[in-house]
Amino acid sequence: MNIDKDAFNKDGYVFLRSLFSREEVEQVRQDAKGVFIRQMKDLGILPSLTPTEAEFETALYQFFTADQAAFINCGKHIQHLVSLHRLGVDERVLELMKAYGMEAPCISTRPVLFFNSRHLATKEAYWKTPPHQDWRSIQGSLNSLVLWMPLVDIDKSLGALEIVPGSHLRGLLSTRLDESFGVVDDIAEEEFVPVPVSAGDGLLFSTFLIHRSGNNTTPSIRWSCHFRYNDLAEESFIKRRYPHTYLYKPKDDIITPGFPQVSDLERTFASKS
Ligand SMILES: O=C(O)CCC(=O)C(=O)O
Repeated sequence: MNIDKDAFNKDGYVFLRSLFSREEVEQVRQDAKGVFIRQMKDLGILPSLTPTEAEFETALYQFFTADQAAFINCGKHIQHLVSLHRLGVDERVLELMKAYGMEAPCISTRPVLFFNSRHLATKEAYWKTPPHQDWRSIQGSLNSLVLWMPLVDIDKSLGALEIVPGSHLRGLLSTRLDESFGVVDDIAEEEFVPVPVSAGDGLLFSTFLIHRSGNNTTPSIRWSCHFRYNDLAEESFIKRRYPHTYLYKPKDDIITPGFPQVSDLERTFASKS
């Protein structure tokens, strides 16, 4: 692994060619597709569990309009895929965190899996994030890091991530959260630099680096995953008593009234000879 800490300190990011193999990241995408596919098959939107990519995308747009609640549930479940979580704790990633200055890397927020398309979102922030700094939402260690990884090749037309090199040194410019993003106003258009990437590449950046989604002008889905880490050994984080901003809690209500019946459990736990 080629480590360039000077470039990182100056620019606030480093580009990592082929951090993972294409196959490794494609597995995550296939697992995510599988979540939607099972539901779409059950709902009769897809005739089989093995659609082509084009059939999958067409069906997904149909699913989004046909049953938005189920679609959102799938969107939530893909955030919990074992393959996704595995990427974030892979030895290569932990080595990277240490190489870029973390003494005791710790997961800051759960991984995020994006599948961006304007046709799969009810508002713009759900497919195109505004200029923001991640530190505003996590408020972790000063050296906290984001690892952003594409699961497909992403060029400018598919909405390559846009960053403002060196902006980590401007300090915390974000004063408010909008849809959980610590938005930053008044950055000139010409400051944003798109970063085209291939599946398996990584972009490692400071949580103070200003970035935003590019504009996906294609009919295709832009798949990416993002991981955030704090350093438990960083002095200011220790002194601030390890604040943690995220909430994670269950809904109060019973989602499926009358379910389960004892018979459902008897069937589930019946011995099969
Ligand atoms: O993938 C993107 O377009 C932006 C994601 C992002 O900025 C984030 O998750 O904080």
